[in-house]
Amino acid sequence: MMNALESASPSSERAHTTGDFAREEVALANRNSGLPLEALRYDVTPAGLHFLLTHFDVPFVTSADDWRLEIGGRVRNPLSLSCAEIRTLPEKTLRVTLECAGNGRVNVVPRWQTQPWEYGGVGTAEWTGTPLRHLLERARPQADAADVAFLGADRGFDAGCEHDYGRSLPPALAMDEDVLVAWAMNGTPLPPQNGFPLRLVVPGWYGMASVKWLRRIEVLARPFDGYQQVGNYIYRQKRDEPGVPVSTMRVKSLMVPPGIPDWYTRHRVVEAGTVEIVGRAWSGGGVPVVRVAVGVDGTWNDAALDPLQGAYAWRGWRYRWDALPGAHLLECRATDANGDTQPLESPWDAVGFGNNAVHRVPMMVR
Ligand SMILES: Nc1nc2c(c(=O)[nH]1)N[C@H]1C(S)=C(S)[C@@H](COP(=O)(O)O)O[C@H]1N2
Ligand SMILES: [Mo]
Repeated sequence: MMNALESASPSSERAHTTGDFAREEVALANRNSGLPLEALRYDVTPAGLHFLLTHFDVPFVTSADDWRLEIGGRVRNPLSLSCAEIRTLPEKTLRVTLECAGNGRVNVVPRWQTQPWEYGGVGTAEWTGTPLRHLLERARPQADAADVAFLGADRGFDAGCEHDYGRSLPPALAMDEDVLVAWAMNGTPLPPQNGFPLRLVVPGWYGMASVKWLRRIEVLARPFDGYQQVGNYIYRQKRDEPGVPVSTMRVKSLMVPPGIPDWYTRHRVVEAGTVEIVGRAWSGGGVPVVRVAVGVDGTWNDAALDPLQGAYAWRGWRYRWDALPGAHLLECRATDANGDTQPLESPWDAVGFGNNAVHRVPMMVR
């Protein structure tokens, strides 16, 4: 099996590169769509405009009726629950911005060949489900519980390693009231591509923690060692160092590119005069954004902030730009309540994780 896989895919021999995108990168970009930046205008992203990141295949699930969520491992009371049983538990709806940890990686040069996100790997949805803790309390983890693993129904290879997509959370975080086992997105059943019929939602964390098509929860007496936990989603300067696990989202902002685009280059043109620039800013771990600055040709001024939308959703901002004819560079830069600010240049990471550099939009004003 490994030989067939290796001949079909360069996945274990990929290298850093610059310049043209490989056919495999373009194919991944077509499968895993990004948020069109004009859709930053919505407080809650309409489901079809929410970004997608699916490592393997979208499981074919046509009805929630036969789905079971198994909870096992180091628990006193193993459970096998239907979606209907889960829906009898206390329900909670949270507005949550999810961003893929790889969002922005095309600006990390040289780039690692994988899903080539530019800016769009982010979206905000209203997720309805039951706090995970209600399930864990019924399963009753044993005293030696050290980690809680979440396994999806999708399976495939990465770097020659075959696995179900899976991630884990430390038990204390798994018991947080805001970690949801969700069955609805924006008030309707989850779309297939976003995890139908059940997914985990871990607010404040990069998207990889929010396991879609959730089928099994395994309480472990040792740290989970699945590929997506220990082989991927690690900040590393070099591919072969231990590194630091990716967890909560870094502070970031994006703007709706003003004016109108050219179809192929996406270069933008706007009429001279007052232009209202709008965008969104967010951070991770429930930390609010407290400032957004807008740069025009290197001169920075504060944007006005919209009210917060709860602890986990992006915050709107707006800025009135007195646009003078000619070429100009627009930038936006957010700061959160911890005092963390977006860097001016893309931070290096071997596979481009956590790139929260300022967003730059070159403009032509006529
Ligand atoms: N089962 C499963 N869950 C998954 C993934 C996956 O490939 N399989 N991708 C993860 C990643 S990397 C991200 S960024 C989010 C994306 O969620 P979305 O596609 O609903 O936007 O799902 C996460 N959950
Ligand atoms: Mo992701």
